Amino acid sequence: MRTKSSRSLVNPLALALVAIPLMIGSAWAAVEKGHDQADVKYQAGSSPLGDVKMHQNIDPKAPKMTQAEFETGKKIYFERCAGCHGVLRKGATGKALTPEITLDKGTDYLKVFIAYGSPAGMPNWGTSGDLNDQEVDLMARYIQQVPPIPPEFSKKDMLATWKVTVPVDKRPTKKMNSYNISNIFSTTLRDSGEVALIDGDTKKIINIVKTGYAVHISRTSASGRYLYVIGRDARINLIDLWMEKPDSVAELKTGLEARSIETSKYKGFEDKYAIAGDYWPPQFVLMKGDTLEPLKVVSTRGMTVDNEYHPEPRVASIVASHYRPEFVVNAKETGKIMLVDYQDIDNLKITTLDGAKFLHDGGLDSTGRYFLVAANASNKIAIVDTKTGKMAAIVEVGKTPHPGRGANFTHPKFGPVWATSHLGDETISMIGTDPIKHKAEAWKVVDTVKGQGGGSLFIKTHPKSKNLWVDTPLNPDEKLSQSVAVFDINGLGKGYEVLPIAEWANISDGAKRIVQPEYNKAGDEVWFSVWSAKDKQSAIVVVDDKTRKLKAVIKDPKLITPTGKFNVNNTQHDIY
Ligand code: DHE
Repeated sequence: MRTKSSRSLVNPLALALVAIPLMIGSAWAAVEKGHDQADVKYQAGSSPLGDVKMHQNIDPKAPKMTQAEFETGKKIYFERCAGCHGVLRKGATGKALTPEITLDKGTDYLKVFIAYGSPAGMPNWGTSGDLNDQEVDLMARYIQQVPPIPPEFSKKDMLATWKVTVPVDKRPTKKMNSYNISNIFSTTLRDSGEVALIDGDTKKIINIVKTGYAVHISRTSASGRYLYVIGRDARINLIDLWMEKPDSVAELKTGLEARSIETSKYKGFEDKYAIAGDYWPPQFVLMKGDTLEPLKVVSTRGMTVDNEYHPEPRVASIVASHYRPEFVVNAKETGKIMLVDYQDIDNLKITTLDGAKFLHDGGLDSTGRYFLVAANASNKIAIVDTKTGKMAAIVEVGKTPHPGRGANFTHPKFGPVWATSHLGDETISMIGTDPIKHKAEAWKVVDTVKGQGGGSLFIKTHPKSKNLWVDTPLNPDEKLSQSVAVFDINGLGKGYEVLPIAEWANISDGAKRIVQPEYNKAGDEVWFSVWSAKDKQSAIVVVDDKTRKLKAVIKDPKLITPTGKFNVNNTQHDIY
């Protein structure tokens, strides 16, 4: 049972010294706090490393811990803390928690921080009820121990997990089904570790494919035939959409934890290679596109853009260039952007650009030439010119940008722009992306509008639409997290309309967070996930883009925790 932390566990003097200033700090930051806490808890999302075997080193200076306590501490640490403080506790978006720092602070001091949080962004794990007294005490002792190190994962380890369930010569030579495969939505069923392949035309589920743990994203091959799906446990499934019933044909684990997958799109290399980006070990892996055979593993350990060593730069977003045979690979902690030339994998050429620290998600501009990626904790967007292989600019935006792949449209006054919403504030920043006809506006924030609130994760439009959709699933106010804002691109200054998507889903209870607008192939429907917990009903709501009216609700007991949806055509052609 979870209980609220009581002060009895904490030395009263330490509490007075630490908690009072924190509370005063918290009071002035009360309005911001809701956003920040949602933001931090989101970044601190569960890591599968908690279940991985690691050695417990005993430091006589550290408080005593039994092996069972250490295991519990490790599990909680990887579920709640590693996302911000790093696997090795050397710091990422959160502070370093290595023993020379934590031993000096001592158990009582650390308990207060864990229980009450801090205005700098540490969540109040104790007073929020997320951790009980015993767990707070355990975690205060755990972070004084020597950090356990998860194992490495080499090509040999990968090969041991590699399965080609349907060999290439046993696969269809033409499409064997009557589905309009380019309008299929590969839908993440996060907590069941599956994707639902939903027919965009009939809105019926074609197949549910078992994938990795807490499955994360899907990407489409250049030809539109294959889907690549990656789980947080770094398990990749390759799905062949030509089969009578589209299903997985190959599987590979590239590490112990991952988030990103992409496939080669340059002319002459269509469907040839795939690449996965790992969080742990910090590395990326090049594979054969049609079998997932691992070919090359490249570590990202090294210097940050500030020339400091970082031991675990996690690989965040990866995008395939249309202008060169290259993948654009973003290392989060170092802020380095690697252009990986896949023409000669044995003699791999990598151009490394200095972006900005904390690179996360991003997408291409409307021409496909420029890649815009959020350096989220730096409040910046780094822009790569994939044609010249150089940085185009680094632009300051609002607090904690989170674009997904962003939204491209023609601003009535400033020409082509790419837009992002933010986790940390209610603004939507529009950056000019046309350095030829709109030179003065290029790589500047040319317009900013206010949306419903912070806690936004995804923004979307379509070349055929005049609507700009902005979700707010992590806003602490249910009214905002359960609805979506839609702007008229030709009247951005006029404000937005709010659509009550969760209400339209007509589901009795649950968090019903509205997440990730995604267009169908024709660009006349927008799909939203109504995301509730694993044991509650969820749904997908389809809205008519022109009328902004409800068009369909997809409900099925098998639709467990739907989050991301990836329309085959739009993902294949980078339309967003
Ligand atoms: Fe994601 C994209 C990492 C939590 C849904 N997410 C990405 C990308 C990265 C990333 C690096 C870009 C991949 C690319 O383009 O190659 N996500 C992380 C995290 O580290 C984080 C913050 C915490 C975690 O523990 O994983 C995290 N992500 C979430 C969620 O909780 C979301 C909302 C629900 C879910 O399914 O897990 C979520 N992330 C998504 C989605 C995309 C994504 C839907 C792809 C958006 C797109 O339109 O391309």
